[in-house]
Amino acid sequence: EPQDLGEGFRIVRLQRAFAASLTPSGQILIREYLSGWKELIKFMDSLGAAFGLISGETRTKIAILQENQRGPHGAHYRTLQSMVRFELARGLVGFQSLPAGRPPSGCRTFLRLHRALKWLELFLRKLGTSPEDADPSRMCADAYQEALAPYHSWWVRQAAALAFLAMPSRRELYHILSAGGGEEGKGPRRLLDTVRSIAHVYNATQELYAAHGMLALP
Ligand code: 1PW
Repeated sequence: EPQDLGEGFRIVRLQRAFAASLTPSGQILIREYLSGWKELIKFMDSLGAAFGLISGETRTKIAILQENQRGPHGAHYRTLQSMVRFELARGLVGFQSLPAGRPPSGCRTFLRLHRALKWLELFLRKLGTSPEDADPSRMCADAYQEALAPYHSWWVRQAAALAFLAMPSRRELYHILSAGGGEEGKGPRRLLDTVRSIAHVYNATQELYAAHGMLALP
């Protein structure tokens, strides 16, 4: 949203975007989902330069989906359900490796964000439920091991490990997570609300992808 440009990260915006991305009837709205990711990029950018690779890669994935939304078939890229239906019907999903030169499908691109969202869910849950003296860098690495490392190459895993070492202190993290005024002291509760919103949209996506055998798109 234009009015969000230049503003710092606010967890309440992250929570609202992911909450809004899942409709009462279970539709997943791609625009709202991506606006949650854009807010998350602001968070990553505030973690320092070491997270540049991670946020850059995320930007690339968002851009691919937005190009689809702005393209000639944009109407099909409004919800996850309609995107899946459209790409399945047109043979665009890419269940096997796509021929060189063919653009990555919306389904395989979204799947990358979907897997990464699990990382965020686990990390924020750990952050919101762990004891005072727990090390965020360790929690971030543990969440990564659990949710994302199995899908990444050795090189990407090394780069990710380096970024986690540069993770700010718990105090600083809570400061970032409670930015925006009126949030001080509400940190853990807001965190866990956010975790809940993320988990809902994650689970709905997971079900849809599982139903279509799309959890392992190359
Ligand atoms: C502080 C917590 C932040 C959690 C946000 C999670 C963002 C995850 C992005 C990880 C990116 C690592 C570097 C790139 C890896 C790509 O190879 C990989 N992309 C993702 C998003 O996992 C797979 O995409 P590809 O190579 O199959 O196009």
